[in-house]
Amino acid sequence: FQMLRDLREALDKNQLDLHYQPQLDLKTGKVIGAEALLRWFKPDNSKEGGSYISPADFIPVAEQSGLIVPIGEWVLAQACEAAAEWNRNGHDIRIAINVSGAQFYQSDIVSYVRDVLNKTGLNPKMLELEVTESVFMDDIQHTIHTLQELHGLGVELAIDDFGTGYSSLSYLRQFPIDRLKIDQSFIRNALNNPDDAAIAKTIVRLGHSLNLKVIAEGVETREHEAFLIAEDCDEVQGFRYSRPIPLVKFKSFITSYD
Ligand code: G
Ligand code: G
Ligand code: MN
Ligand code: NA
Repeated sequence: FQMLRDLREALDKNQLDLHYQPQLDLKTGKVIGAEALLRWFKPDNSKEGGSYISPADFIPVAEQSGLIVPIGEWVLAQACEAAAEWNRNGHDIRIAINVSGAQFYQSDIVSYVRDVLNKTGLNPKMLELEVTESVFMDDIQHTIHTLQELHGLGVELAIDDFGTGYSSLSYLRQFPIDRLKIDQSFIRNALNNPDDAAIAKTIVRLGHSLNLKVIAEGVETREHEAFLIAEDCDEVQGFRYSRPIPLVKFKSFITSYD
C-alpha cells in the first residue's frame, strides 16, 4: 500500500517520465517509430537523490488500484504531443504506446484516444497501441469491440511480446491487428538456439502471410540484425540502435540520424 501511496504522489507531483526507444526500418535503416516507456524516478535521501522503479514493478499495482487509468491517460497525452511535434518537424515517426488490459475495462479508452488525437493534431496512423496476448483472454466480445473502435479511428494496433502468450492464432483473423512484435526472448538466443531461431522465423512468415508488419525487439548485436535481415523481418528495436532515452535525447538522436 505504501507503493500505491507513493505512486499516487508521483503522478500528482509529475515524477513520472517517458523515455523513447527508436524503431528502425531494416531495409532503409531509417527511424520510423519510437516506443514510449514509462519511468518513475522516486526521490529518497540517498546520495543519488533517488532511484528508478521499473514499470514491471509498479504497473501491476497501478492496475489493481485503478490508478492505471490516469497514468495511462497521462502517457497517451505526453507521447502523442511529442510525436505530433516530431511530425511537424518533418520526421515521419510513429509513436507506440503500451496499453494494459485493465485500461480497456476501467476506462473509456476510445473517447480518450479520440480526444488526444484531436487536441494534438497527431495523424491517427502515427499512433500505435501495443497490447499483449493476455487482453484476448479476458472478455473477448468487449475486446473485439474496443479494438475495432480504436482501429476505426485510424490508429494502428500491435501485439506485443508475441509468441509468449496463450492466444489462439484465430484471433489474428478476428482482430484488426497491423503488426506483430517478436518477443525479445526469441531474438536473444536466435544465433545459438535453433528453436528460438525457428520461432522467430515462423513469426515473420506468419505475419507476412496475414499481411501484417513484423518488428523484432531486443536486437542487441550485429549478428541479431543480420539474422533478421536474412529472414526478411520489417523493423527492429533494441540496444544495438539505442536504449530508451529521454525526450530531449531522442530529438537529437533523430536529427543526427537523418
Ligand atoms: O521499460 P521496461 O523494460 O522497464 O518495461 C517493463 C514493462 O513495463 C514492459 O512490459 C512494458 O510493456 C511495460 N510498460 C512500460 N511503459 C508502460 C506504459 O506506459 N503503460 C503500460 N501499461 N505498460 C508499460
Ligand atoms: O514488454 P515490452 O516489450 O513493452 O518491454 C520493453 C522493454 O524491453 C523495455 O523496458 C526496454 O527497456 C527493454 N528493451 C528494449 N530493448 C532491449 C534490448 O535490446 N535488450 C534488452 N535486454 N532489453 C531491451
Ligand atoms: Mn512494448
Ligand atoms: Na515486448
